[in-house]
Amino acid sequence: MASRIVLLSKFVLFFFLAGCGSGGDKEQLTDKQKSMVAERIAPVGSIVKVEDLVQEKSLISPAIIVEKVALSQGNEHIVEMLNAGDGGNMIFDPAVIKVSKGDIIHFRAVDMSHNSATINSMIPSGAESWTGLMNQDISVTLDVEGVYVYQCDPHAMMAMVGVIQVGEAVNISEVKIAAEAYRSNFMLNNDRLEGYLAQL
Ligand SMILES: [Cu+2]
Repeated sequence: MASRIVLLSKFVLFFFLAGCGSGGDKEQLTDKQKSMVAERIAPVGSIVKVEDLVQEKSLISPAIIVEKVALSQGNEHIVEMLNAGDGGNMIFDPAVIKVSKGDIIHFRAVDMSHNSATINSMIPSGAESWTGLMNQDISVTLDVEGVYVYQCDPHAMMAMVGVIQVGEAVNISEVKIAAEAYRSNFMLNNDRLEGYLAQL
C-alpha cells in the first residue's frame, strides 16, 4: 500500500515537472531551483527487496561446523528408540550411523510407543524397505549401499528420524532433495534431518 502511494506521487510529480518544462524551454533553472527539484525527486527511505534479505541472510550466516560421523566398528549395531536422549526428545540414538555393506542394525524399543520404518523416498534404489511394529525390536540387514532415512511413525511430526549410511553415500543428492521436500511434515525439530545428513 505504502509503495503504491510513493509510486503514485512520483508519477504525479513527473507530470508536474514535465508540465513545467513544456513551454519554458527558454527558461533555465537556477542552481537553487535545480537543488530543490533534486531534493523533491530524491527517493524517500530505501527499498529492500525480499530476495536481498534472503541473500543477505545466507551471506552472513557462517558455515555451520558439523562433526562428521565415523564408520562404526563391527558388523552389528544397536539403535535405541527413546523418549529423550542427548539430541532431544523423541529420538533415535545414535540417530546417524555409518556402517559397512551387509551389516545388521538392531532397533531396540527401549521406551514405549516407537517404531522404525523406512521413508520410501529416502532409501537407495533396489534397497528393501522395513516397517517395524510399535513397541517391538526389529533387526535389518543392509545389503544395498547408500543412505537410508527412517522414522518413527507416531513421532514423524516431531522429526523422530534416523539416518544410516551403508558403504558409500551413492544416493546422497537424491536423499537431500527428498529431505527438503519431507521437511514440511515436521512440526517440531524442523532442522533435525538436515543436520543429520550434514554429519555424513
Ligand atoms: Cu517415536
